[in-house]
Order: sequence, then C-alpha cells, then structure tokens
Amino acid sequence: QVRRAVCPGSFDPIHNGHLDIIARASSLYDEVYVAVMINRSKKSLFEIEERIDLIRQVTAEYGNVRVESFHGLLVDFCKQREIPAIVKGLRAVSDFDYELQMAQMNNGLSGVETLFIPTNPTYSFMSSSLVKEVATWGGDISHLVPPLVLEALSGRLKKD
Ligand code: COD
Repeated sequence: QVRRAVCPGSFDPIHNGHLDIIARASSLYDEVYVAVMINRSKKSLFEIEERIDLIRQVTAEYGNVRVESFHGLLVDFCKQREIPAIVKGLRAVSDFDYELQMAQMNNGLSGVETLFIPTNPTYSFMSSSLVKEVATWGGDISHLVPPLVLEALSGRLKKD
C-alpha cells in the first residue's frame, strides 16, 4: 500500500515555510501531492500555471512530490487520488481555530484525516501575502523564498 498525503494551498507564491512542510511530509510519506487551489474570485499575483511551475522546480529534489491544481473541494481531490491524509503546517494559535474547523469538516465529509506539522520557528511569521508586500516595497526577502521565486517576484513586481 502506497502511503499518500496532500499539502494543499494557494502558494501565491511558494515560500520557505511551505517548502519546509512539503519537505517534512515527503520524508514521512511515499507520495506527496501539492494541490494548488484555483480560486477565480481571489486576485492572485501569479497565474496558476506559473505557481505550479515554480513549485515543481523547487520540489524536484525530493523525488516523490507531485504538483497539481484543483478547484472545488479538497476532499474530492483526495478521493479521486486515494489520498487519506492532508498535511498542514501550523504557525501559531491563530491558525488553529480555522484549521480545526476545516479538519473536522473534511473528516465529516469524507473521512480524510488532517495531520499538523508544527512550523519551523524560523518561518512561523511567514505568509505569501507578507512576502509579496515586503517585496513590493523593496524589502529583502532573499532568506524567505527560494532563489527562483525571488527572481520571479522581482520580474513580476517590476512589470507592474
Ligand atoms: N510555515 C509553515 N507552513 C505554512 C506557512 C509557514 N509560514 N504558511 C503556510 N503554511 C502551510 C499551511 O499548512 C497552509 O495551510 C498551507 O501552507 C498553504 O498556505 P497558503 O497560504 O498558500 O494557502 P491557503 O491558506 O490559501 O489554502 C487554503 C486551502 C486551499 C487549503 C483551503 O482553502 C482549501 O482546502 N480549499 C479548498 C476548498 C474546500 O475544500 N473547502 C472546504 C474546506 S473545509
């Protein structure tokens, strides 16, 4: 039996906090899916294909990580691929309320389990929106994202 898990998110763009969780999940499971949510109502900086491409490149070294997009319910993504576990990073108590609600809802919908990995304290303050905000105003984010993402961000923000 292949042990599979999914790390879901928006990843707009992927940062070192996300990567830390994906890397740790990849050492615990045989196959890890990174599921990039398509949300047309939320304005994103990167198109879905760009986000997927960045994630593929920065996770290539792990060997057992697959990156796909999805829309609709995460539990349906899991069902279609026979994934019994969702892996999430928990940054702080403030994440917990909503994460607990989603975990219980998802379990009630389909029996899928959610497992939480405590965030590496180095990255506990990070979110994609803060990374974008700091980058927009010229702050140094080189220690927060992989070099490839840094490049993509500076290219994108220069264009606008
Ligand atoms: N350190 C460690 N982990 C982190 C960090 C950090 N600094 N930041 C984020 N993470 C982890 C968290 O586990 C987070 O959940 C995940 O990475 C993704 O983060 P984001 O910000 O890219 O993604 P979100 O929060 O926008 O993703 C929300 C989901 C897509 C997971 C959620 O909305 C969802 O499942 N939607 C699908 C629709 C659905 O099924 N809805 C019903 C839910 S009950």
